[in-house]
Amino acid sequence: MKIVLRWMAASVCAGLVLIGGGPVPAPPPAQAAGAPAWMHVDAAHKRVSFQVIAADTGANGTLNFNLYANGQMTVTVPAGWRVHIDFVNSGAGALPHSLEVIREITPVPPQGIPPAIPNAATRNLVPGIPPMEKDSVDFTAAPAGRYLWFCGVPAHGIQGMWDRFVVSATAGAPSVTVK
Ligand SMILES: [Cu+2]
Repeated sequence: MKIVLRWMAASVCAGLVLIGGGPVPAPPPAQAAGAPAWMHVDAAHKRVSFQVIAADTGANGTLNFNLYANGQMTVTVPAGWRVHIDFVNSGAGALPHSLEVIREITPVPPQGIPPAIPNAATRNLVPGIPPMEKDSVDFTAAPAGRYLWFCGVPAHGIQGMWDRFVVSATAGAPSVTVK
């Protein structure tokens, strides 16, 4: 929502500047406001799928999900929706990685723990999935609460390989925000 509001404010400013003539630039596509290309929403069936790349470029020393680490990204899903994650380890950094949903806790645990939502974890949670390998995860987003996407490989979480995952009792649709 923060991104949406910022975009609206920018549009209003652009409109004022252009009063008196000239084409008003087209607004950015809706994708820019909370729906990255790696998220696909099936609202009719209350399903959302995410393509998650572990070690997406060298961000945070390769310890990131889709570029983000240290809670920079918040993924929100309405409670009760089905979640599918296609997970791939890009191989950047030549390290294994995993992904699981844990409760939001500080500090994060030293390595993987049982997931807070049943089935919300890739295989090889602690040893990790080797470079260039994939896994997929399916679970139901419940109960509502604040969670993390967390890499269970020892010390990766402590070094920032986590982002925020919110299961919302009030959100009408999935969204992704980045700060
Ligand atoms: Cu990792």
